[in-house]
Amino acid sequence: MYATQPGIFFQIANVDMTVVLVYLLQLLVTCFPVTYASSGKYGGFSELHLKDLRNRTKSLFYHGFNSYMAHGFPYDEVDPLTCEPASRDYEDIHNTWKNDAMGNYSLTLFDTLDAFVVLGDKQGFERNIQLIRDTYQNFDIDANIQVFETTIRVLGGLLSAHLYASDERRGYSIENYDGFLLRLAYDLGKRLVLAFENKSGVPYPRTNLRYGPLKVPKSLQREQCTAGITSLILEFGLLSRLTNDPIFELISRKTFLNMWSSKTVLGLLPMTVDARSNIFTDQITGVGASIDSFYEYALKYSILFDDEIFNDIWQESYKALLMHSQNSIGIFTNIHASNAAAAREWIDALGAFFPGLLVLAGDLKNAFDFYTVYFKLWNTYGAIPERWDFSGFRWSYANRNSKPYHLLDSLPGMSLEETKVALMNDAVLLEWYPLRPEFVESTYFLYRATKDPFFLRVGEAILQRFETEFHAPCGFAGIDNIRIGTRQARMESFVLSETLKYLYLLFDPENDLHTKNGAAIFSTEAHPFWFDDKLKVYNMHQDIAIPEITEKGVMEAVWDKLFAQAPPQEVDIQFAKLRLEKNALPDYTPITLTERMKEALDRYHVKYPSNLEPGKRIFVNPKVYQLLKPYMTEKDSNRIIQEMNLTLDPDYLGLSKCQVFSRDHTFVHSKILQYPMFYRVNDRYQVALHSPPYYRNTTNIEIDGPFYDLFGTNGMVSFPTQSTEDFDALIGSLEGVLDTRIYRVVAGPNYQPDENATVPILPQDLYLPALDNLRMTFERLTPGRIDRYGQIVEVGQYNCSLRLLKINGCNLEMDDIVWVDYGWLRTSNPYGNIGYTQNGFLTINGELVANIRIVPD
Ligand code: DMJ
Repeated sequence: MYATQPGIFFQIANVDMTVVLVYLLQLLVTCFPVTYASSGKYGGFSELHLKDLRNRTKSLFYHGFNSYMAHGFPYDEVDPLTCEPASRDYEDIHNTWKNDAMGNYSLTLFDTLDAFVVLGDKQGFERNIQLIRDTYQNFDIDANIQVFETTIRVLGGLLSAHLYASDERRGYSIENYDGFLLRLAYDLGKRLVLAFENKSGVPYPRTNLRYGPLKVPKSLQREQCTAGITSLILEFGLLSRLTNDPIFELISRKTFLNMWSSKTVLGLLPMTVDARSNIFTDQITGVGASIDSFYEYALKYSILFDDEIFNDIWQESYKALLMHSQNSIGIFTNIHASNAAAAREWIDALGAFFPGLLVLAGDLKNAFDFYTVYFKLWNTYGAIPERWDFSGFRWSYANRNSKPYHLLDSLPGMSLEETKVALMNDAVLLEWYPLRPEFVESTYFLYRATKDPFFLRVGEAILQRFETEFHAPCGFAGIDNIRIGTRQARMESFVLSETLKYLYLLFDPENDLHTKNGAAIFSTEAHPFWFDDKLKVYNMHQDIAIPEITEKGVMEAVWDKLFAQAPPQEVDIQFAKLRLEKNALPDYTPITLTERMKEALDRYHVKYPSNLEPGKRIFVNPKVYQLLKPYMTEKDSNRIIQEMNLTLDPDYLGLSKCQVFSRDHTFVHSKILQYPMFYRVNDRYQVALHSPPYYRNTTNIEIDGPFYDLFGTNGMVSFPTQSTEDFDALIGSLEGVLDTRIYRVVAGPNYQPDENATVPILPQDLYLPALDNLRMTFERLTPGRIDRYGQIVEVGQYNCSLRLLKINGCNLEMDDIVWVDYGWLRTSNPYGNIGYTQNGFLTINGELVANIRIVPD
């Protein structure tokens, strides 16, 4: 039973199509130069409309870039409000907000090189490359910069531009190109990689491009983060493979794997690290700032270089997030990495990239659920706050009021208006929006996967903000304080290199990047990367055996062969030392030892420490890993399941599969508008979703005029507000949940549905050989209340009082049943509180669970 959202949604949903058409025609004549018209080809928007959106985005890009070139270049940025060039803060070396990325190296130019390719502007691309050739021979610059920022923005920009300049298959190769962009990248890479010369084993967060990391004040070298340590592997990997110099990839990869090996028993990595001691400084983790690109690069490295170990890391780390961090709305919340306790109840602007990453991983459902939260933020603020507190409740409201919040409530002693402002102030924890790309990025990825016109409409709304509020005399100015709407006097390089690039790509279905021959992986700074054996390797390393050097001089000779310029000596000597000291180590992979694996180790005479017991987490080299792989999943089976021609798939979360968005509509409309969970965020977090006064008069994007009239043709549907209670429960130990065996039931080749089956197991159900080490969310089925799926709970045949909603990271669909093996129940029940009824229902603490059943063994 679906209920329609009350009020305006319901009325609009029932508008007669002829009225819509007349309305559209009127609009056509009055205000819109280009209006909506449906076309199946491009997810609903007409070609004309998309072209208009593209042109408008393009002209925004050129406005930003040309302003930079006219007023900013050769400095790093341009101040969008005053048109003054913007560069490092020379007076305050601790001003990392500026100095981390602005290295006095024309940052904006390097970061935007490949954007010209994306826009199809070959001339512009060549012109800027020539400008770089004329201006930069190396990065011999006395500037302390952050290694991560310079890697993703400058090194990444150079590598992508080099790929386009050199690879004839992509249509942007430059005649007589001699690889100078890669040489520049190599020069920069050699300076950046010195940050790894840190006894603690993690790279220094910052380095001096001319003198190396020791020239940076110690106070700036302490605080490191998981993303900063691990997210160099894509750029460094590509640099190594294109130059035939392995050191960059070896060191960054080894560091990544070491970092991963220090995860907690729950499979989670904390995100703040002391670079001096390589110790986590607190245990909080999440998916936003400080850890975001750890997840991103695990997955992207595995795709770019077809690396199974990194794919395993992605899957294991994501599985841990699904189990412990994802809440019932779909937010990946901040938690304690060691005990999974809920930590801070905020999400940040950087975390908005995560839905896009989930699309790349093939998990559309969780991608969209998380995306809706960021979408509501955009509706509310016309921006994404740097940090948004979704608990808002605790502060102004709950401190003064003990009853649950309702939209028209006002706080004691305050008017309704004052209440809204107070709640808004509480929710916006960090108040700036520097035009970050992450929300646009996820909008783009979701559109690519679904072709739902809703995402184009979101993009259009963002574009409109850029054309109006964000537009500045010399580029674009973000928001300094969302609460009052003041402007920020800065245009970071990612505005052009990422935000507008993703926006343009959203509107450009035919872009080369969307064709088979143009496929690429976007770096975390949106630089397109690809790698295959047809790419020319430039042999920067030139097969020169690493000289056994202890003194100055030998590397200089090597350097001379590569560069016409005199070598920046200090860097080079250190580089050689690094090469000697940090020689290659094999990749170690973490595994949890089982009895079967231990037996295998004995059988193959592999030596191991005497205190090694099953259940322990150990790190094994690739050889041992391969040897143990067949023993990693225990083989389970069940007679009844087999007899029904069903099989068991251990990948119950579907992490190795790609979800496909079904487009089963005959007339183009937005399916998203019919997704009943879309509106849950409004219900659940209404206390934290108040617009600032200056942004009150805007209409929510999804019901904004002509778009809704055309694409909401099937009406909006929403579940009514859930009034049952959810609670979390644990059977066994949290430490064990990562390794619990759970299976997805799958139809075998001879499967025939049997409606009269005595045990009604269906494909898609879950099967558990043992009921142990499970993290679960239950719903209490109180009669008369509205349940998770919008239905009124009735007193049923069996009078079940609980329903399982989530088990070890897996959200159950309404009809899914979890089957538990009777053999286990019969022989073991270590906690004594689990039972079953004659009808085959499971009971926990005497309460009947509606969707956990017993399957005979
Ligand atoms: C970008 O430089 C990159 O996307 C990075 O990974 C994190 N954030 C900024 C933009 O917000």
